[in-house]
Amino acid sequence: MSKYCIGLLGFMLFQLSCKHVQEPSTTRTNASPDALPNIVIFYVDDLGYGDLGVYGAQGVSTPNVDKLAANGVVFTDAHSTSATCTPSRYSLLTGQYAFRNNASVLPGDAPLIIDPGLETLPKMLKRSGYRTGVVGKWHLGLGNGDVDWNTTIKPGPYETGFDYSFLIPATGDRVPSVYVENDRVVGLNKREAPLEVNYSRKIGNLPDGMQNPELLRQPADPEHSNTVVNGISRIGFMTGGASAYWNDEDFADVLTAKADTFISEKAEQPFFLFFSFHDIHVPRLPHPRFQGKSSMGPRGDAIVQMDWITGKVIESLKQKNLLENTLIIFTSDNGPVLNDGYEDQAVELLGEHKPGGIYRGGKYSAFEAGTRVPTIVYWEGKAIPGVNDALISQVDLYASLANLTASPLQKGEAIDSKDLSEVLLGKSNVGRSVMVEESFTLALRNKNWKFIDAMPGKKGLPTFIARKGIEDGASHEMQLYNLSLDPSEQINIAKDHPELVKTLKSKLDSIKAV
Ligand code: NG6
Ligand code: CA
Repeated sequence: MSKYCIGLLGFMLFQLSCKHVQEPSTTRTNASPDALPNIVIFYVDDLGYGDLGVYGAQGVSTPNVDKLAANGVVFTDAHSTSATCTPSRYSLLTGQYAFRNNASVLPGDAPLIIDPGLETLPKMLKRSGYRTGVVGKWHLGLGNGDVDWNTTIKPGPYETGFDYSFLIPATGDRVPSVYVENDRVVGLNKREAPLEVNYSRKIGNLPDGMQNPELLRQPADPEHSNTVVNGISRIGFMTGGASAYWNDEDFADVLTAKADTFISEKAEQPFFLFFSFHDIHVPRLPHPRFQGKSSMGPRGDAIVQMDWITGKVIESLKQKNLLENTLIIFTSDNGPVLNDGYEDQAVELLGEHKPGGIYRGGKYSAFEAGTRVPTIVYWEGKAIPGVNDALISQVDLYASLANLTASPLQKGEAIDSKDLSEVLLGKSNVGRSVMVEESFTLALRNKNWKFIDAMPGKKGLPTFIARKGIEDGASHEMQLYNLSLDPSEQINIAKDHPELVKTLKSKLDSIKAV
């Protein structure tokens, strides 16, 4: 039993048994096609390692996710591929590290960054007969550039392999503040008020946060001070389309209803649902029934809302007798952040809560809390409940799910993805020995060594990083940490281990060169 396992147990709200796990078997699972499980990926936005009850949260409780954890595999060293959203999502869906496509946080009018010719996780599952759907935040771009929001919006999720989509197109803090269902803006009256979006200059007459701060429910930084919708200023400008604007407080109910409908259709076919939360990203505006339900203000209340949504979707599965054959993966796209553009008291009301647990950094950071995220796998009768300290990456979900659904991978497909299906099911704790972590720089995990590549001049860092005191973890010097002795990455020992640094740097370079 590892010390992470013991440490985690110490934090738990309830007893989980830390089961002994065996070495991985070399045989493939080879599920028979008629027993294919439904698959739900719950993908939370900006949820940190320490943000759930089961991972030691203070000031907020998450009973629904904790229940899933009590009956599932709880990972202590599982990672999103990147410390920000777009690259993590790119990797999850393509099985490739996002640096191969220079993927970084996208504006709301960016073109689709997944080449429609590329194989993807949903396309792979479709090859095995799955019906596929995505509900929630997309943030992978739409269209080919210069998207016209008043007509069919293509390419998008459909070309990426999703039969059904209901989207927040980019993020809650970016325009357009409208839902897109399949390839159309929902509720748009394009004749009366065509919708236009611009990320370089103000268009139309809607108020903006800079000129009309008195309209704002949450004061915002300059980057988030463009068009005001629902009393919240956003990134980017928008005009027209008023009949289609979302109400942020309704996200929980709207998205769970869409998930429920998707789950209900075509019982004869297995489904894959990518449920992509808006919570707990900014702007944090949970429904009034969740307001004040934590001691941490809107950020904590958004965690409560996220937990409710998770419970609600699981309840839908249960009611339809689908839960027993549904593989559930619950995780987050990157680590935690407090002030990410809006004054919502996330810093002031934090109390004893540690969003990144014992880990250093958070969203945007090369340190561990940037990518080490809560991860739970549940599959009744198939996944063995317990705590698992294997090193795994979300890029591995592709090959692992391919194995679990007996879908052979084609040549060149999901090149960075490793089949860790035995680990996911809690049957092995032997994960990766080597894994890339992306942030403004690249880092390499080799077992418990952590190498962070130098970033000369910190070129490319956005100005808000320094302004908000966000710990990016990048340095003009190479960094090396021994996570066995120093899990919080306090002491850079690169100078004491020049040979190891050289080896890890060349390992990273060779992965980059693939
Ligand atoms: C940043 C935004 C931040 C958030 C992030 C994307 C500024 C100052 N900050 O650029 O608020 O939107 O992008 O978050 O503009 S993510 O979770 O989708 O990666
Ligand atoms: Ca995110």
